[in-house]
Amino acid sequence: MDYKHSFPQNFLWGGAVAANQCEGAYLEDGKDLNVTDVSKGLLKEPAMHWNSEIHKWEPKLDGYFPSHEAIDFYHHYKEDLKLMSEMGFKAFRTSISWSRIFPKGDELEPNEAGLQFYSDLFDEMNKYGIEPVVTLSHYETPLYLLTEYGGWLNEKLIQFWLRYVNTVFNRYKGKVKYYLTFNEINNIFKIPFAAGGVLDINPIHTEKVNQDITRKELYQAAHYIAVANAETVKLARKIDANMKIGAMLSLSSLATYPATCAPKDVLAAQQFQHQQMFFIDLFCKGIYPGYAKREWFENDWKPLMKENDLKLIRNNTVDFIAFSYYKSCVISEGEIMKTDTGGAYGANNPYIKDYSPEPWRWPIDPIGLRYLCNFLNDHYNKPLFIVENGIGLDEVLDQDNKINDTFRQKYINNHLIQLREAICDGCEIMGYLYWGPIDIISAGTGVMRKRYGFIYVDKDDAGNGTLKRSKKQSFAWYKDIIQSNGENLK
Ligand code: BGP
Repeated sequence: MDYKHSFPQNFLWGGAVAANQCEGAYLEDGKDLNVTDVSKGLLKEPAMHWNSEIHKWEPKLDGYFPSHEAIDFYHHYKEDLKLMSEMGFKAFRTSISWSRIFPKGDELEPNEAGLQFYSDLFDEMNKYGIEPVVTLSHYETPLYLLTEYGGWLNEKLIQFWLRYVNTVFNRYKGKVKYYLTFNEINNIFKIPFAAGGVLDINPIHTEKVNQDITRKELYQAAHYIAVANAETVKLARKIDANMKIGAMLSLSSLATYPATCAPKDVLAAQQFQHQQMFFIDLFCKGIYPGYAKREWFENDWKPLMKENDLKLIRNNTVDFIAFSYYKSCVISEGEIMKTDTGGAYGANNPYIKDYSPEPWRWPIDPIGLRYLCNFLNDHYNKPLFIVENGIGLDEVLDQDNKINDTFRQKYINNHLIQLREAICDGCEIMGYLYWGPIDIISAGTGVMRKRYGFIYVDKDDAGNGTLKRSKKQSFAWYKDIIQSNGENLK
């Protein structure tokens, strides 16, 4: 009998970060700007202005950009990985910042200093037996590819991407087994500049980037991204049969509940789920789903595709589904859903009593994680990897220089219990990577104050601080959970 009632022995316990939120050193060793380097938080308009003389978008780097130094992981990674290893991490997710390897994005030769940095970083992880889980693009498309080419609206991006991926796959062969292609790629429809790496280079309105971008154009970019994703899978199989490629999606909003059992509300929830499933259908089933084709038909357009594209996409699907889950949401018919980095939000859910503290106030719904895993298992039958789940709290050291973060422990504990239930339900779960095991810059708000870590970093929103690392109370707690392979959950 192969019924599983607990976390598997090879379960990948660990944590996840992204280069742009922790590394800092934003122009060091040959790196050029990427899309998040011009952001003081992804939910704000990027710092770009239209230069009408040369008819181009340009970065406008006035004032303080928290991510430019971040927690200086670039120079502190050895110290940080030592702490991760002390907690017993089996895996650690970070991203390669594309613009460290190809600073502008369209060069023919890579930047050796950038390649060496990640080589050293992965060696350091492997030294501790920590499996690197590497995101190839975590909101980090080189800015030049957007200002010069329009980013993923341009088919040329496929070739630039493949040069980058080919370089990385060959260089880190044997060091890295797990790669994720595009972080939360379904967010292209919500935050196209950062998540999709697209820019309107012939705008009519120039007050904001991408004001004139249409859904048709976003679907076109999505198609090029789908081709790039399939080519990536194909390349990985050719270079090293041991490599595993995952799709990475923001799936909080797949845990969408209808506000009532009125059929129209139930249908609204299902249609909203379809929006989240589009890229999973593309990357995992290798098909364009009917609900997307219907939208194209009703609007009398569809993305341009080359003859062999559909075959390529169908024959090169990903090995596993990696996703972030922070919260669930509720929808009723006609509801306009809003969004932030944690997922969508619509109507209030009267059954959810717990929220993360102000000012973020994200609903806490561990059962949503079990629901989501089962949903994905039922629809896609692929291994699942939770590569983001966590809670941001505004924390300060107490008089004894300690942080008692029992709220965080309870949050993780309750999500892991539901994850174990999902395993009992028959879902194949590869691992759980807590988001932000060390305090980093928050993606959505750009602040340091929204702290996720088991490790506190002395740095404030104005950029002051010694960067000293200290363990919060959850450090020992998570270590114990990992050591007991989840047996010590309450
Ligand atoms: C996801 C991103 C992460 C991360 C997380 C938490 O959308 O992939 O980069 O930061 O959200 O969001 P925030 O940092 O805004 O709290």
